[in-house]
Amino acid sequence: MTPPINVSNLSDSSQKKPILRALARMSCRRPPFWFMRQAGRYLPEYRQVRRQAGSFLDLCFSPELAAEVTMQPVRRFGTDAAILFSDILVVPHALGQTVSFTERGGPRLEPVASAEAVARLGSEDLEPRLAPVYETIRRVRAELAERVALIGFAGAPWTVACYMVEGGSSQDFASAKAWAYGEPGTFQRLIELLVEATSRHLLAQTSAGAEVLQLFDSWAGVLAEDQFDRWVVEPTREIVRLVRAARPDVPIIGFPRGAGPSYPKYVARTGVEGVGIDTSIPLRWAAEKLQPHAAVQGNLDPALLLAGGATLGRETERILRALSPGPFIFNLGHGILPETPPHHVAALADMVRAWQS
Ligand code: 1CP
Repeated sequence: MTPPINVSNLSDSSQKKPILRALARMSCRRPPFWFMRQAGRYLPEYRQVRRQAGSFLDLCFSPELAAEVTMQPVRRFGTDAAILFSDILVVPHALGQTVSFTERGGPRLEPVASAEAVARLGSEDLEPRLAPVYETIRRVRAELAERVALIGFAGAPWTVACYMVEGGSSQDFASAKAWAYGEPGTFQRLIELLVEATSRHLLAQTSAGAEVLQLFDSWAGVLAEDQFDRWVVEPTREIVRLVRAARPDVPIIGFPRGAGPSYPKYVARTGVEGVGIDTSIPLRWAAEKLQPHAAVQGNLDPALLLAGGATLGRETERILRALSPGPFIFNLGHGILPETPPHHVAALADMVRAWQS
């Protein structure tokens, strides 16, 4: 396993950022927090910029507007991190696949369903095609307060492949799974292309100013164990290796949603500094099995944030009590739901800020 980040290597400016401290296993006065999908449709100011932008991809590729929506939740809630406003599907777009988003926000792709279709994709122009994303990062970095960290991200190869093969969202991603089972050799070519493209995209984000990287593996939980090892653990391990070789100072958070009992193996084999846990993971188990090896991030149910009220307070406290003694970043177990009232998010931010263990 790769050694963890050397705490004494944190620069003076990095030491002021609670998220970087947590990922380096240094003490924090209270757990730092941010929220997955903190920018988005539940915010009226987002909806306004979204209308102005035209299509969703136009918004992702407009540095001025993307920087603005990245900053909106940071200003409103005082989160400890900004997450780049972009999407995991900009990578297949940059590889030459046709990608669009429907009016309701769902992705649509021209499915890649054969070895020949994979061969038609290419990463030659990846960085120039994604240049507006890196410009967004430069703009956000220039605006951020010194305590706030900037998170860059990408989808992990398995999850991105799911959308590429299926052509959109799905309950079970059966076509991607069937290809992976039926013709692992050709599916491997798609995964290898994604490992290479994703590593380069992440490194370009760090060059532009991203200080933490998160790999979203939203559909890790649909795979049987041996398939999980091959299509989730191995590609992630390779990306961590490639990124760390060039930027050993940038911590990586892996989020293999739905990995269940495979979480400890994922942490041990990939070497991530942080691990995002979904809502199903028992807190005490996470404290015992994961926190000794990685900072844990999570895992409030987004539906509780939708509900608000006393239960939200109780469950938030339960999570803080269980996980704040270890290296911990408070977050949700998955993204904020579009119907969530922003004042519930503000109340949650206040609770975490006021927490004293
Ligand atoms: O604040 C932020 O987090 C915004 C940046 C962001 C991120 C990190 C967006 C904007 N998307 C993502 C990641 C992402 N995109 C994931 C991984 C996290 C997760 O599991 O939610 C996934 C699976 C996608 C793919 C995608 N793009 C979906 C999900 C489809 C499905 O299967 O459910 C959707 C709806 C999109 C479009 C999208 N991306 C982001 C936003 C705000 C939207 C909504 C589109 C709109 O506003 O019109």
